[in-house]
Amino acid sequence: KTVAVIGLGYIGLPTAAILATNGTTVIGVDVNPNTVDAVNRGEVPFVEPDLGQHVSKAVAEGTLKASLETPPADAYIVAVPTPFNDDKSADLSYIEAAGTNIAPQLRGDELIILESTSPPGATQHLADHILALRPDLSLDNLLVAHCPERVLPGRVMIELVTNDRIVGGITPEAAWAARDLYQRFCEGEILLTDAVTAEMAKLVENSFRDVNIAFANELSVISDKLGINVWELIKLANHHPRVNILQPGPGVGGHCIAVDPWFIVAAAPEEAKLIRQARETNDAKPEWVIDQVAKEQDATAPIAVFGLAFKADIDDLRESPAVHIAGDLADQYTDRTILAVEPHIDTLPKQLANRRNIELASIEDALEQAGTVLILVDHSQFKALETTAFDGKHVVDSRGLLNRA
Ligand code: SAJ
Repeated sequence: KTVAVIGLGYIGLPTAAILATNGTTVIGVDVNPNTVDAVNRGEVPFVEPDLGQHVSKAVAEGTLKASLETPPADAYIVAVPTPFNDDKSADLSYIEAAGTNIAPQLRGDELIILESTSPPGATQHLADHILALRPDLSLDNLLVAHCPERVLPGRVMIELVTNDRIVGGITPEAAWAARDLYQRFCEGEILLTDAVTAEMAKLVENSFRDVNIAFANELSVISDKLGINVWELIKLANHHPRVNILQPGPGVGGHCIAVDPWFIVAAAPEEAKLIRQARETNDAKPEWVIDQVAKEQDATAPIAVFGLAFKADIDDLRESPAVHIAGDLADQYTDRTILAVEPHIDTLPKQLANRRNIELASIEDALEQAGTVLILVDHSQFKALETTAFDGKHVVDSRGLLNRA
């Protein structure tokens, strides 16, 4: 049985590789010729531990090939992006394009799985889109399901195997068929439901985290006003057996938690009040952090930002509040140099590189030159510093790095 994986990104390529190393014949499809060429050479175009070995092994054994064209296959896994539009509604054009390319290849009885994080109804929309192009087929002979991924970047090859998996079918037959496919590599529990519940489950998981981070971020702003230490406050409250408050930060980054709750808001704008408010609270946090810099009057020395990544110990700068803060500081303090300390990169991302008063700096140089320091990411390299390293500086510690026991 051949499986075609549409979209060879952070989820599609690991899924293709793990299926292929488990003996399934896999054709990976991507619109980017560089990605297709890299995979066919057995290489991986981005960083993810252990993925390289899986891809090179599968390509060498002939079970994994990449292509620009969607081939005939027994099963299709769609793992394309679902960005949102300016009005926060989901952009389903990549999913529709995948459906358009799959439709002419179908003979009936194929399984089509949507893995992309999707607003409620997207799987049904994909099925309708394909059936409109192929009126000769119906849901009696086409199996369409949604199986959201929940792997954590950096642990993808482990979590693909060990995480429990939700499988939601447009029909029960579709869910059964998808379960059989995931059983080839997934050792976690496979939980069957309908497609729209599976779509919501993924969105709800990330919204749960967003709402809880918003609570922590709101506490940090309240604590600042009341003159108390939020890190001590949370640590004390968390001694209660049923309280587990998350950590405040400079805002929420990454392309899941800051995006997915909007899909719920778009689906139920009147009802999703708390979910919307959590998004707005987290999105407002970078500005609040920037405002803390102005509490220091008449300063002229460089401002150092410690960390640009969206969270600790990764090199991923996408949707990072730290990048946003560094850029805004450069615009706001045009007469001061912004020293960006990010041990995981050696060139500034392009949204920062175009500003003349921002440069990458080492930890040592930043500590020597800066008068103001913003701690935006709790990278291990920063945690390893003595707290006295920041003595004499105006420190805006958005992660509570200096308050850790
Ligand atoms: N953050 C805080 N305080 C906290 C925890 C996180 O400010 O106490 C911030 C982080 O610094 C970061 C953001 O939230 O900017 C998101 O980080 P994260 O580690 O919570 O999550 P992601 O985006 O790396 O991965 C999440 C995971 N979802 C959940 O934990 C519910 C992952 O399992 C999903 O697969 C992934 O989203 C996804 O692809 O949806």
